[in-house]
Amino acid sequence: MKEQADLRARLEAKALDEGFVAMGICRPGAIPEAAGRLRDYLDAGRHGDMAWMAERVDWRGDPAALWPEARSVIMLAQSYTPEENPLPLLDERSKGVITSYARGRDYHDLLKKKLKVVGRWLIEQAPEAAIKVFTDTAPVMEKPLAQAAGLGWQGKHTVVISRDFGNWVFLGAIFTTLELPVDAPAEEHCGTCTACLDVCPTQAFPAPFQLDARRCISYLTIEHRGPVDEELRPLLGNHVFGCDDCLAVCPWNKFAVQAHEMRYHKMAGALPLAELAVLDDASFREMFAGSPVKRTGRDRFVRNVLYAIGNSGDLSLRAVAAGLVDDADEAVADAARWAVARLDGAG
Ligand code: B12
Ligand code: SF4
Ligand code: SF4
Repeated sequence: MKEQADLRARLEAKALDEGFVAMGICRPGAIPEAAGRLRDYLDAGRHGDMAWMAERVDWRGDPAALWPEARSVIMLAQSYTPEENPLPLLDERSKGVITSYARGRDYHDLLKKKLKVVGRWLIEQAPEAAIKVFTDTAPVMEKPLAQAAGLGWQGKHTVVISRDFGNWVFLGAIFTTLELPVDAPAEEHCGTCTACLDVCPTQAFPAPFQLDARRCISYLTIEHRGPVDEELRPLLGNHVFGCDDCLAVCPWNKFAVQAHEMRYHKMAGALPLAELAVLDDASFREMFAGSPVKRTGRDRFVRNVLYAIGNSGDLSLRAVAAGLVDDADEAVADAARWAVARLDGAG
């Protein structure tokens, strides 16, 4: 017992040394309510066309089923606190805003590498242990696990916040067959605050603690293929990749710690729409090499840029939009026609 407590303390020291801001541990069975909530979310269609969320749903809802031999889930948080408040960028209407997490190297790569370093260290200390490392893309519900492991609570915006580090953190998980001492689950501290619900440009929260991804700008600009509903386009403003609005207003960010990993902040937060609209496949790939933005591909990204041009009120951007009305990609051509009409006052 004392040995496991000692190992836990040394593991935490190692994780902090590798740049994580917090670590917590829970049992794989610690989130019994998650499966039902996931089922309700999927039944209501709130995942939109992220069909992968409805696959392997038994594993996603129940970490104990994902890997029955696992005895502990080690949850880790890594900070990407932006250097400046991202909200003023939304007033720079002739520029397109890239969400804070996507302004540098792809976090999937960086986080996974760090998780593997910590995982390998654990195996060196306890060679009888087996581990599996997960971040983001695996069928694991990281937010409820992080709450169960005491890292922080899921706020009304559904993202995990801590009183010590705010909400600008990525989450990662190491499952292990070792039975390590667990932490107490985190308690919720949103109280009467509704700042995140009120700021959301698309009213994507049907109720506190619940998100309808189909209305979330992060989903619409990153995940959703094809044209965006016309009713939602004006609400996208100048967001061209993701959205930070609900995170940026959370009062608990006054405790946000500085990002240790500066490779998350290589690019300016807002880029001229005129330059982004003319990207072809090759220049798009070159501009966003190694960044999460590359994930959308040129067509979806330029589609977003054209919605932002339509919302800009900047008539000097009309010509660039007009140049794309016959684009080979139908969603791009449709967005270009919409942007021109809106700038002409007809949209
Ligand atoms: C799918 C997904 C998305 C989708 C859907 C988001 C969502 N809320 O479901 C979209 C594309 C919209 C998205 C957006 C973003 N995402 Co995302 N996303 C995921 C992913 C892959 C799965 C999330 C999931 O399981 N959703 C399913 C539903 C059921 O979960 P949920 O909303 O959390 O639902 C819970 C609540 O509704 C709750 N609930 C229901 N009723 C009640 C009542 C009470 C009282 C309570 C307490 C709870 C509660 O129960 C549900 C289950 O716990 C995770 C990675 C992972 N593997 O976990 C990253 C993840 C959640 N995303 C992350 C980030 C950073 C973002 C963005 C900030 C990115 C951006 N800037 O554009 C935005 C934030 C938008 C927002 N407000 O959520 C981080 C969050 C880190 C953190 N600190 O929590 C994660 C964990 C990735 C990572 N590895 O770091 N994301
Ligand atoms: S990320 Fe933006 S659109 Fe999505 S819920 Fe938060 S404020 Fe709303
Ligand atoms: S803004 Fe307020 S309600 Fe929203 S998550 Fe932060 S504390 Fe909770």
